[in-house]
Amino acid sequence: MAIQWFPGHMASARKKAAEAMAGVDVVIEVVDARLPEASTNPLVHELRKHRQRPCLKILNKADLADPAATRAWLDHYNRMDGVHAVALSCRKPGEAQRIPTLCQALAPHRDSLLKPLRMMIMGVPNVGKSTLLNALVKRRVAAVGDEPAITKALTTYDLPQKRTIVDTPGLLWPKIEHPGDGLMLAASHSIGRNAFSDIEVSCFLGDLLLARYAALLTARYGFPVEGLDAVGVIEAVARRRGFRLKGGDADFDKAAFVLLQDYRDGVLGRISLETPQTRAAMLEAAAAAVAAQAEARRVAAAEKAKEKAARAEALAAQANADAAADSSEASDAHVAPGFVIDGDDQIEGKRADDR
Ligand SMILES: Nc1nc2c(ncn2[C@@H]2O[C@H](COP(=O)(O)OP(=O)(O)OP(=O)(O)O)[C@@H](O)[C@H]2O)c(=O)[nH]1
Ligand SMILES: [Mg+2]
Repeated sequence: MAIQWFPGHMASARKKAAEAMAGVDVVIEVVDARLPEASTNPLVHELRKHRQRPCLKILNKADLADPAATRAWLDHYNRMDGVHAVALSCRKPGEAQRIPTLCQALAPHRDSLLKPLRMMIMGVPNVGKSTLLNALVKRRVAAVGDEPAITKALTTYDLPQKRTIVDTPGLLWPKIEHPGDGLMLAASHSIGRNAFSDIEVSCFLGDLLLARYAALLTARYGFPVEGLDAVGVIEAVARRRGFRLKGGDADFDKAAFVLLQDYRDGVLGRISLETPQTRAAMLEAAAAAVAAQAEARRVAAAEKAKEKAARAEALAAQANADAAADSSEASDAHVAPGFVIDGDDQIEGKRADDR
């Protein structure tokens, strides 16, 4: 089943962000550079479009992402109309300082003390929104931490030149359409831990790493990965690290969590969970699956209609046969008294007539 997480504080944050949008000139949408599309929230687009606000898209945590994939994503986004995308690492002091200038270029009319620039940071949980805010304010005014939903309320902060910036709680959306997106978000710690199983997400991550970053697994844990699947990788991590249960079996849960945490901390190396090519292939496969389901539904409905028609035809034929039988019985019944000489009645009758 697809992973979903839309706790109550997000529903109210969505409402408040929609209200705040009226007093904002530019939306800074922070996504995770390792999964830029899976961490793009359709609600942000919806709220922004409603007020026609421009968007600066920030692929944050670029220090953790595969540089080739990040370059491909920037090309992909910057070819789109009305989107300006940059990659950065908010952990590196100074990298964020160009953000207000980039936002200013998107709202050139808001460039004076009378009409100062107003920005709002939005994005899914744990992508580094508050870290970016702190870098811009140059003080640790907002709490940050490596878990989802650290920020719980919208807060406005002042910047030089009377500019303002709003930090918002991480927002997801009520239904994550593609199961892979939920798994990528969970692997990257953007989803509350009660909403998914570490083992399922770790197996997803293990398969992805085997397919695209197998050498990083060997480099980190020191075992060859040939012939292994995700479960084999997690078991091998447990063996290598000596994670054992009381009876001596491998502690699979612990090893699954360690694999996840190593990815989250970036100690496996620079990894991107999706590229524009893998995304396009995933969307194509999803569209083909939807089309196949629709076709299966159509065939099943046609089959059902055919069965219904056949049943109706059989019933009609039966009714005709019954009617025919009834009418022949009825005509037999008419004829019988006159013509069937059945024993004494007729003879009796004759006798009576004769009499
Ligand atoms: N490696 C790396 N870590 C980052 C970067 N930016 C933020 N982080 C870390 O990511 C974690 C989440 O950062 P926050 O700023 O709290 O994220 P947020 O988007 O405000 O999260 P919520 O308020 O929960 O929605 C923290 O541990 C940060 O130190 C970055 O560019 N690179
Ligand atoms: Mg925050």
